Amino acid sequence: MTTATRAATDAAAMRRALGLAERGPAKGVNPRVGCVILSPDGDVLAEGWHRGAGTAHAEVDALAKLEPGAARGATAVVTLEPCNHTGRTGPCAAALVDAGIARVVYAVDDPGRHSAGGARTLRDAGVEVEPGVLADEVEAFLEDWLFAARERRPRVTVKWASSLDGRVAAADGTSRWITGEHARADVHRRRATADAIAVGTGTVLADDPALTARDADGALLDDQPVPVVFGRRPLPPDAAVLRHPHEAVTLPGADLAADLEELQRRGIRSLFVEGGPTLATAFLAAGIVDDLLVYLAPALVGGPRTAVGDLGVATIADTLRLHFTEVVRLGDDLLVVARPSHP
Ligand code: AOF
Ligand code: ZN
Repeated sequence: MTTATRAATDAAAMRRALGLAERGPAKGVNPRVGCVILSPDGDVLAEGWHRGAGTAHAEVDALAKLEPGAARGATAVVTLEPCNHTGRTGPCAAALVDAGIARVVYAVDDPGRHSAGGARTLRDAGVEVEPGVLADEVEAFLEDWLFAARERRPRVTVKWASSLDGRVAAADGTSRWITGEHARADVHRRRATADAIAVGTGTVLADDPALTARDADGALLDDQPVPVVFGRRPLPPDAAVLRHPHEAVTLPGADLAADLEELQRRGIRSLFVEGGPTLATAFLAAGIVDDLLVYLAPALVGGPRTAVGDLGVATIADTLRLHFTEVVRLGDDLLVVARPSHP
């Protein structure tokens, strides 16, 4: 095979491997991974994919479909760097070596703390390794999983709905509803795309939120994020969140970085922080906010009940700088999306 033919064969097989990966579950602890085994002539010998934590990895799934010895001299094309660790399953790098695979083509390095290093093991065993094939496509496909694995925390979106002057409640504590139905529908759509929704215990006690994603008629959407409650105060036994289709996860909230690492270990890749101001302030002060979704109503409330509390900004030069990434009109309201500007 010429170099150009081989590159085209590799790319085509990687596209196929990506298609196989898509058959796996989109949520959970493990990434979606696909694998194609090619003969030295570039014919497809076997295909495999990963079906979720606890089941065979894509490479092992593909190898298992071949007669013993049939993979000798073959090329394995995998969307993710083959793992190097014994977790719920054995290391794929060793399985590929044992099967006599001569060449491994993969797209993206495995950022897993324990699982990384497969490429090196393969090279050390004399296997030819080619990383980076279709890397951009696989990066995009695995975006949330890779983010969580690299940062060891879910991607965090903090949301609030406020008056134009940034107030989230009136003097008597009432807050429903500051924004209109279009804004609320938008919140539910975005909730459904997150793996988990978080509130503080204060919000559970004050608002008793269900933390479900619902359509305009109040019916539950198919995808329900896991409810997460931060704080040490006990939840009332009749709290609506305790009737959520998923069991609520409770975390102390004193060390958000540790709590978020725990969520990442449980397979939560994206977290939607819904309230209240104490929790939003804690996330902002800790510097763990990736996106800020602010629903702004054309109304003024005045007074002290602001969306964000003390951030320790003593002088204007110390303000937390953001940049706007999106502005959307939703009925009478605005949605403004902002992202912290990291220096
Ligand atoms: C691969 N092929 O198909 C997948 C990989 O607990 P385990 O044993 O299932 O290991 C999970 C880790 O293995 C996961 O966090 C990720 O780093 C890697 N996933 N690796 O070689 C696969 N699904
Ligand atoms: Zn593996």
